[in-house]
Amino acid sequence: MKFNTKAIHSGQAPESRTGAVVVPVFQTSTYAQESPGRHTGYEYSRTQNPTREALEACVADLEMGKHGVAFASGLAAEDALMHLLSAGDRVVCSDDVYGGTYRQFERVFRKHGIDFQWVDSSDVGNVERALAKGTRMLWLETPTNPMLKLTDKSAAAAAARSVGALTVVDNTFSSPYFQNPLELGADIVVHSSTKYLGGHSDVVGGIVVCRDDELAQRIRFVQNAVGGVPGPWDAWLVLRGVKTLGVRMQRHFENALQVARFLEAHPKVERVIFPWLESHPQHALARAQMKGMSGMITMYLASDLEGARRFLEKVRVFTLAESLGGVESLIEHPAIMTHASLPAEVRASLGIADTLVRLSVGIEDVSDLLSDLDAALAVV
Ligand code: P1T
Repeated sequence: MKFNTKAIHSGQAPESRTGAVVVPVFQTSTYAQESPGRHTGYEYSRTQNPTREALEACVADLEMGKHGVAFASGLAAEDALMHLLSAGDRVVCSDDVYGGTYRQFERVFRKHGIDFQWVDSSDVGNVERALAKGTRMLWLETPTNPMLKLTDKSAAAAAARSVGALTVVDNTFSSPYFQNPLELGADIVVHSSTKYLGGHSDVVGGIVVCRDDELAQRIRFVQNAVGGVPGPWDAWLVLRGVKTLGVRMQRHFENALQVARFLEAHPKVERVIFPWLESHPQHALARAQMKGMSGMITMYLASDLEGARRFLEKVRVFTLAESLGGVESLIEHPAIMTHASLPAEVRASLGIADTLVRLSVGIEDVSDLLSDLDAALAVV
C-alpha cells in the first residue's frame, strides 16, 4: 500500500465487536481477567492499550518500520532511548538540536555517566572522526532545529554501523511523508508527534519506530518499566491527525516554498534558510534524500533584537508561539524561546543570533501569509 492509504488504514481495521470504522478511544486503565493470568492479552493500560497500539502500528508502517512505541511526549520518547544506554557509554550527536533535547542529554543523562559529543553532522567527516573514538549511539536531527542543516543519513549510518553504534534519527522536522531514515540505514526513528504527525497543535506526544525485534522489545520494556505512555485520548488525537498527514505535508511544502522565495527577495531579510531554495548550501543533498520539505523556514532579519521583537509583535495571521507542525502558522524567536536552554556560547557558535526567527508555515491561504509577513516586516 502507498502512503495515504497506509495513513488511513494501517493498524485501523474496523473494531471487532461493533464494526466501528474509527478506532475507539479505549479509555480504560485495566481489563477484566477470567481467571488469574487468563486474559484477552490486555492486562493494564500502561502495558497494553488498543488505541495506542493502532497509532503505533500506523506510524511504524508510515516509517517503513516494523515496530512503533508511543510515548507521552517527544522528550519522553528520547528519554526511553537514552535508557538503552549505560553509564560510560558515549553518544555522538548533531550539534544543532531542539533545545529540550540538548537539556535532557546534558543536564539529565550526563549526570548518569553518559557522554555526549556534539558535532556538526552536516559534514560526515566530523561524524566519522567522532565515532572512531568508540561510540554506542549516533543521534542525528536532520533537518536540524532551528538551523535546518542536513546530514547525509546513508553515509552517517554506514559509519555508525561500522563501529557497532546504533543510529537514531529525529525525523520530527520532515515527517515520514518526506523521508524514511530506516530506508537509509538508520536503526531507530523518533518523532515529537506533537508536531506534524498530530498536526493540529492540540496534543503532546512522541513515538519511536524500528525494525529489529530485539531492539523493539528493549524499547517496549522501557515504555512499560518507566511508564511515559500517552493516554488513550492523546493517542487517538495523533492517530486522527496522521490520517491527513500526506495532504497536509504537500500543502505545508507548497506554502513554505512560496514564503521562502518571498522572504529571500525581501530587503528586510538578510538571509533565508530553507533546504528547497537553491541558495541552501545542502540543496543537492535535500533533493537526493528527501521527497520535499516541511513548513519550517529560518531567517535572519536585517535588523537587531529590537527590530526582531517589533516584527514578532506585529504578525497577525502567524502566531508567536513555540512548537511547529500544526495547520496554523507559527513564528518564534529561538534564542529567547525554544533554544533558551542552550548556553549562550553554544547558541552563538551555532548561529542562533538575536535576529534569527523561525517560521512554521501552516496550510492557510498563502496570500494571507505573505501579506501578514509583508506588513510585519515593514516595522523592522
Ligand atoms: O515537545 P515534545 O513533544 O516533548 O518534543 C520534543 C522535540 C523533539 N525533537 C524535535 C526536533 C523537536 O522540535 C521537539 C520539540 N520542539 C519544540 C517544541 C519546538 O518549538 O521546537
